[in-house]
Amino acid sequence: MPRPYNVIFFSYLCTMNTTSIRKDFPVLHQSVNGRPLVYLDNTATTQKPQAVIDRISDYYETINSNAHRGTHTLGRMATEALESARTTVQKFINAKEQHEIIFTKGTTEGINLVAQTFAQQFLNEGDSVLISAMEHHANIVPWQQMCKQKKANLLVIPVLENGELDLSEIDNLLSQNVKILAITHISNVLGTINPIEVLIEKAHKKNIPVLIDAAQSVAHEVIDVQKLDCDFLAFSAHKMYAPMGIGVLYGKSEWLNKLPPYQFGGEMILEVRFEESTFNELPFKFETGTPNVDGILALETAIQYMQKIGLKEIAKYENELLTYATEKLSEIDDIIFHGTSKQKTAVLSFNIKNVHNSDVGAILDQLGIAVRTGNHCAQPLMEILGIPGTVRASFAFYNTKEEIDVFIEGVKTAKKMLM
Ligand code: C6P
Repeated sequence: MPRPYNVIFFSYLCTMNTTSIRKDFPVLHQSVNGRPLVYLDNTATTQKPQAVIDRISDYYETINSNAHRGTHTLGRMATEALESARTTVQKFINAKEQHEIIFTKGTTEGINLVAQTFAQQFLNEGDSVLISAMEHHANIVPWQQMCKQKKANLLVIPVLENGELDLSEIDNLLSQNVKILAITHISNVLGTINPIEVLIEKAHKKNIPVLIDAAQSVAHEVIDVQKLDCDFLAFSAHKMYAPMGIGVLYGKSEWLNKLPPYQFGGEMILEVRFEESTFNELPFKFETGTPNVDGILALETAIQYMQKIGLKEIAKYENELLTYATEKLSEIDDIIFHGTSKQKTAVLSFNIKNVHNSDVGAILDQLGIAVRTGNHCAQPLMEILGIPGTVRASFAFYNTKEEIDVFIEGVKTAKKMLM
């Protein structure tokens, strides 16, 4: 039967030219344990296109110098390239000011920066910090430790069985002397896309600032920090096709200016005397020591690479992969899904009934299929779900339906061997 016009149109829009795209990712073209690699661990880290790899070697082959220090030609070129990359990041998330972009090591460092400086300045005994039950440890432990130090309370928005936030008590929670709401945009375990716009609006009505953990959203959703109106937003470059060891903290100028410095040393100062020091302006106040120039430039190239494909096209295609994989996995008996929210990104967490997640992962690995197993750095969530961990397959725009077929056959093999 001929397909209706709108279906053809939809599938045309969503179809990614993976044959051409995959050529850009050298790591994908290898065998693992004698089988072609099927890389489905993109939530942990994404693979890097040749353009990103080339940007790093190009930097070291041409302008390697310490940025914002030497006034010689190469030093100036490195500084200009770094600041141009900062502008690219600014535009990518639509920040109002270039100096609202702080380069960090990654999401974890960005959240620690805010937690420690915010607590020092604004958190007192009896105050509260509000997080959710689906947070990664990186958005739990920094706040928990600050709450301990300041004798403040850590409050938690619960999670429903389908992996969505339980917002039935949100007004009540926000009324409990909350000084900051720190919440993930997308869960790395459940794939749930949280209604952060609603939460930000509710928090702001009570003058509560909001930090968004965008580690899992920045490569899959269009992020517009001005539209969201979030006060802080942290992400890691390595989850968006760029290298490890570099990340971004966005903060509204008015908030960043109110916070004390995070670390002390070179570049973050204006004047140093043995008795006293004064501190630099944004963004340098929070960028202590020699910056990761090659990482920053490679991040710029990764952003340009994603923009060339189109963030909306990426989201559509990954959603198509998620729908396909979910349908195929549902056809296998004894699969328990974790995270079935209506608003979901391309993360598929599951268990096979009465089988340990790591056993499934080990068999898949033998078949050349890379998935992550375990608690995914979300132990409190695992406790709520009453499980030790999950098998997690997560997709990127270079994955194909054929790879999902291989993965599904792998799960069937694992089930046969383990049940
Ligand atoms: N999640 C995962 O396999 P870093 O390590 O700083 O780049 O990112 C930490 C982090 C923070 N928040 C969320 C929602 C995350 O998913 C992660 C990293 C990886 O799920 C590695 S544990």
